[in-house]
Amino acid sequence: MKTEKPILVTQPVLPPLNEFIPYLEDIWQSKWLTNNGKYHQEFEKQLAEFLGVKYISLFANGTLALMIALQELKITGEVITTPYSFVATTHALWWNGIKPVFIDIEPELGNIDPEKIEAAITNKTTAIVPVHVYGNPCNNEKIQEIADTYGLKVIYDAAHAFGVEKNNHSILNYGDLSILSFHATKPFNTIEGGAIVCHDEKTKKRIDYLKNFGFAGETTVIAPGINAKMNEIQSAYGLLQLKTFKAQIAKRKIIADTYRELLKDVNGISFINDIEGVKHNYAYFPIFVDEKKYGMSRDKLYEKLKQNNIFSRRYFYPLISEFSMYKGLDSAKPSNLSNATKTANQVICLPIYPELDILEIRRISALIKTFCSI
Ligand code: T4K
Repeated sequence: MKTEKPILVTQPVLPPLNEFIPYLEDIWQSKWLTNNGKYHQEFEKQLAEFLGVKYISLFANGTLALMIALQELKITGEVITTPYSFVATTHALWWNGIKPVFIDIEPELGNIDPEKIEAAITNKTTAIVPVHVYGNPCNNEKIQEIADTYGLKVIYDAAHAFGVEKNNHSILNYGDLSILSFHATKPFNTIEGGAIVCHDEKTKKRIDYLKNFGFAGETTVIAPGINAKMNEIQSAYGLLQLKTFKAQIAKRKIIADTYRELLKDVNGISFINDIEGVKHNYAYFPIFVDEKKYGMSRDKLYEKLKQNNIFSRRYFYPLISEFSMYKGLDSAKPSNLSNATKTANQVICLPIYPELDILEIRRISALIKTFCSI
């Protein structure tokens, strides 16, 4: 039985076209397209206010933001990180010639387990790169305590964490730097895009140089930078997206609550509940399939949903440590990553996006219920 319209794991929200056109007309008229134009400047200003952070630097995407964050802090040698993320987290290390050292995750949220950090530190370790997986905050207090003890930097991959707050403070203020992704699949998108959040003006200035080839003036290059700038069209688009973000998150919350209500009694299916004191962004809705209890494997359920035109995704399977370029590392051994391996083998991210119809959520949940053997 197939529905007419495929339901994808996500669908981007675009700003109203009629509101975007005046911005485009202005850009067309001014012919200022990129390189820190007025919309870029305004977007940085409004974003910092909106997110409750001091300084933010826009990027062409989240991967380049992470690569530059590592450059800015001159990270070398080994970095402790998670295998349970999108592959870009580790690729950014690789592009900087850094050896990733994978540690296991804590099973509740899927974030790195701070208890595993100390044992992974060597005399080559310079930093920790944790990920706020699905936008759920890492245990930053514990991570910071260890970083301070051992003199390590902390760069948070906060690609999923736009707008997330804990105890009324943005979690983007954790660590030395945080990076964001504004990719089309994220709750806040500028088509492609990203940012680095930092705490002081000097750091922002250097980051801005680094994303523009290292130029600190017409004829001065202070470092081997790269081209990672966001353009004026995307910046204007981003300004409009800010206006609707809160309403979009409210819709996402309703979807997450509905799934939780409808799936709460399905044997062998579990999910992550909201955390007290955290303002979530509902970027993803992961469920975890316990094959024995549910009576069907995660992959079978994934295929069954597909046959019903529901295109969920297994974020994050396979683990990054399973990919051929990282598999040979000592820390990539499955025996070192038992929680991550288990979680990666159980996860399915169900469709969630503001325009997802309540009837579709009911249909997806009903199917998951129907397939349950008990
Ligand atoms: N760190 C973390 C923790 C990340 O999750 C990511 C990115 C990064 C770093 C790097 O940030 P960026 O450099 O990307 O800014 C997607 C995204 O491409 C990626 O940004 C994201 N994480 C990752 C989790 O998901 P795919 O390969 O799953 O994308 P794709 O093309 O299969 O799209 C997923 C679904 O979205 C499809 O079913 C169709 C729908 N879709 C997609 C696009 C692009 C649309 O409806 N419209 C669209 O324009 O990686």
